Amino acid sequence: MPTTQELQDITVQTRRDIVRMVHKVNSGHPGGSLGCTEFLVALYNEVMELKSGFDMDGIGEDLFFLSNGHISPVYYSVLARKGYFPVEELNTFRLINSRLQGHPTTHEGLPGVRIASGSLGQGMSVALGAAQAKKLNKDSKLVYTLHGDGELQEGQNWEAIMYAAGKKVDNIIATIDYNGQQIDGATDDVMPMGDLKKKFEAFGWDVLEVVEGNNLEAIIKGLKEAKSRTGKGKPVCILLHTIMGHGVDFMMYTHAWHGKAPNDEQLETALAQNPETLGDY
Ligand SMILES: Cc1ncc(C[n+]2csc(CCOP(=O)(O)OP(=O)(O)O)c2C)c(N)n1
Ligand SMILES: [Mg+2]
Repeated sequence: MPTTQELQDITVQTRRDIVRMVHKVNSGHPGGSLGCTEFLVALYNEVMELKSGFDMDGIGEDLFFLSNGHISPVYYSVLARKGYFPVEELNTFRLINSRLQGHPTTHEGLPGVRIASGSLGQGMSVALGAAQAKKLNKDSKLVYTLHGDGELQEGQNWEAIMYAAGKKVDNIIATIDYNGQQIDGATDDVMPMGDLKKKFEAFGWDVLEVVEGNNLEAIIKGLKEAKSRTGKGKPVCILLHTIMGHGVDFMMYTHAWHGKAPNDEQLETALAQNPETLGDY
């Protein structure tokens, strides 16, 4: 298991990777990526039980499905830093014929990626299929997912959320990036969703909240608690309260950086706030 300092170092390096990737091609989604950095670092480096190497079936290991595919920068960085593919390949983010498309795809065969995502609302349905396949295969490992809060406005989610409880898919832990922001503003302004905890519970899920969604220790504690609640007949949901743009002060608490790249000067400021730890790609 990595030490707290090692996890912190990966987190800061991942933030650097994110802002450098989107700056280089002047496109991509830094806000949600930065907000979910601690979560994905903790999940991949501390919580998930993973085999070495990569295969699409993932039998005998935990699986992760990214449903809010626009936050690909953080996903690619965490996968690369975990050793799924060379970190130098982060240089190819969003380039023609790259394996690192703006939204993840399977066609390019990037190790670590098992579904295409970016068309919002689909990840839960896919993950439930994988979770049920694990049960059929007598595979006791778990399925983890991540979804945006704005993404929950897509109706397909609620069909899947209903199905999960109805079919007692209790080997899935779905985390919601509860940052209160989406592409055009606050979720409450665009399409208020009410009390998400009560909604998931009404649909038959076991729900826990992580209030400090950008605190590694709090996230790990929440994920371990969630894990202890699996196998009890209900799907498990974590409402992860994150800060969009976390770790780069001028990007925090606003949707403004949902899908916008920093200019040269802004990049320098962002990097100065996140000094190199593991070495830039
Ligand atoms: C089906 C679909 N509709 C619209 C979009 C455009 N879109 C991309 S991200 C986004 C906002 C999603 O909000 P949220 O899930 O909260 O992500 P965050 O802004 O917090 O990163 C939208 C509407 C899309 N990718 N897919
Ligand atoms: Mg959001």
